[in-house]
Amino acid sequence: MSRQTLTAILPQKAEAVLLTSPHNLRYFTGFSGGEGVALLCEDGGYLFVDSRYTTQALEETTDVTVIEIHAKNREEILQKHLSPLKSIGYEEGQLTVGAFDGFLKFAPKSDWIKLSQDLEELRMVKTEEELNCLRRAEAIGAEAFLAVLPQIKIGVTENEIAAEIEYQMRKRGSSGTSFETIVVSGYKSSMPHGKPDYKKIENGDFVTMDFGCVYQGYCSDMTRTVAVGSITKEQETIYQTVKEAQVQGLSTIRAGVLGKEADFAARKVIEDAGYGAYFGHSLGHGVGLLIHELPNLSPRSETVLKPNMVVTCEPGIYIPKLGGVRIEDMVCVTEDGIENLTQVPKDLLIL
Ligand SMILES: [Mn+2]
Repeated sequence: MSRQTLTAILPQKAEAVLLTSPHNLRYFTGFSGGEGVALLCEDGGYLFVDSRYTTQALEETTDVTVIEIHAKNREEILQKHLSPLKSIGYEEGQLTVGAFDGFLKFAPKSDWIKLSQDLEELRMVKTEEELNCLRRAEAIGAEAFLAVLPQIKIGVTENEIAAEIEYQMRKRGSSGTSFETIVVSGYKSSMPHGKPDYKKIENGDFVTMDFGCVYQGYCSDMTRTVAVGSITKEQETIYQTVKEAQVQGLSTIRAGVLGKEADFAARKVIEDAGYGAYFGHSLGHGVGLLIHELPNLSPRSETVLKPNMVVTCEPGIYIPKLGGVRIEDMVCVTEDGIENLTQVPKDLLIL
């Protein structure tokens, strides 16, 4: 991945920007080692890494100077490069207070400027190279889900299903999960982010599976809910309502639409069906190097969607004690609609 440009914020907002988070290091320098300090200015900059990463950093970066640091020279090197700067942008959303203090001492008189939001905005519109990673990541999740479906039956535990999903993703090229796999069944499916445990699948359960993998640094995200055994008329109504809301949300997403407009379109379906009180979260979020990034599809989001933004569309209805349903696709925004990266059927599946 070649280095993405920082010229939208440098040098107007700061003379240089200090990066330490793995995703921003990767995005703005190409270095995927996860641990290092980058100090970037308009026309290049430095990447400080320890000896574990020197070879990798030299291989992966092109327009930054890689400097190896170790315990003895670290302070001296950071002092030398940070102290002359008048203003330094930093990731206030990523650094701990302790880590920030550790950098601040090298340039106590400089202006330290919070740039987390700006950096995240720069990552919103994906390049074709990034889109290919996201497409493949989502395809891995879809293939894994289809492979695991036959194993979902009465008596199997949530833990077993979660383990199978992760195993199937790993076998297909995933380097890990993009978040903790959610498999919740029966009454537990009313917890949108519940954790899988030893609960066994029972007759009449909804089973909600929300999971994702990481492929070449990029995250995937999808949710499907299936039913097991015989379900009630109300469960069927809940499922069809969520599905209709999800389809409405998807059909609203396109370039030029505000995040909140997509949220509204889906939410209206659920409200009109009388379940508005049971859909508490936002419709969706951006996905990229992080599982949750901009733009948000929330009731308050004023972000104008642009081509090549990648977002999720994931309405749900969650009724305490009874259960819940969520259906989530990950899509790429296009000029006149979407490219749906989640090629998995969403009709009610009763196993
Ligand atoms: Mn999601």
